[in-house]
Amino acid sequence: MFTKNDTVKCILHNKNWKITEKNAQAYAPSNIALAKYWGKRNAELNLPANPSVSISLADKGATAIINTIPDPQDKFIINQKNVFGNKHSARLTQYLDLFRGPKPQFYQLELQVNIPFAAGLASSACIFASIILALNNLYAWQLKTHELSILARLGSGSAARSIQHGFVEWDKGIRDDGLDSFATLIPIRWSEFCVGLCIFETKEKAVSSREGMQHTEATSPFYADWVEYANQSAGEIKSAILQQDFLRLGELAETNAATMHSTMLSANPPIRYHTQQTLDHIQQVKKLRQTGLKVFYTQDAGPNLKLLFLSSDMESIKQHFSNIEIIQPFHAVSL
Ligand code: 2P0
Repeated sequence: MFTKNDTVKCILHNKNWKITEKNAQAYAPSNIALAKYWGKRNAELNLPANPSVSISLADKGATAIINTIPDPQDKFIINQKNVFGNKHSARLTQYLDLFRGPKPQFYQLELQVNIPFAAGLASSACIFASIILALNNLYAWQLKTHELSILARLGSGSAARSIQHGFVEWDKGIRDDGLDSFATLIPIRWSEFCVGLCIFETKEKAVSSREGMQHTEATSPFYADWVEYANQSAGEIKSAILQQDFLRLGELAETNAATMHSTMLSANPPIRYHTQQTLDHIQQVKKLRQTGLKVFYTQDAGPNLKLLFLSSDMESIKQHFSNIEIIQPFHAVSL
């Protein structure tokens, strides 16, 4: 059985641990999956049971600022608050344990995150991606994009996709050591493509994605069907992106999300991330579509919805969803 430490050793075996920057920092965008990851072929290494496809959220994400410190333990500051002795700090410590080097080295890690935590907005994705990018800068490792993606995956599966901007696909890989499971860029720039964040709840979710996946794998009679479907769906979604076929992409992404949530609902006991507000918003999206507006939704491990539409419909979308936050993934970044 391969461990996270084995992965780190493989990738960093010829790198040194000399600090080249006093105050290394890096930014990583969050990402929204259009073809979802829900289930693992290896829980230790966060190796997914199926490939997934996402869109990165440009300037919505996390900045990590990392320093080495002489103290015998790490120090965490998240959005200006010291964080210690809770599950967030424990998870960050566990991740940094992989990167202590021979000394061993402890860190002060400051995270500036501009999306709500744990409300199904992939905060773990941008956090772990930003940390590995910052460590790469701190030690001037000059890792390749796929190596960064593999190391980000050890923190959180979806972080593998947050190393890059734009449309990204994360291959499930087939190797036991996971060295073939990383994310790559889908080579397309679709400047009209928009994502709208419909955030009506910012509370932390009751069931983490990690627990939810495990529970679904262990108890849903439809889990194997989901994996088979998800493998095929990711390929179809990628091809709709490459063809810039918005209607097909929207339909496929919506069905993918609904199928993932149906699979969770079939777990025992069921996992239910939607609230009445989620259902009301879904209803509204479907009604608007009947009137001719080209809008689709996707939903992650939380009640909030993400809307998919093209920039030509931005004004109508703003009228119908007053609190929406609109992201144009290809506008803020040069790809
Ligand atoms: C996704 N989600 O593809 C799916 C859809 C949530 C619903 O990836 O256990 O936080 O750290 O690998 O990455 C959230 O799962 O789980 C997620 P771990 P992660 O975006």
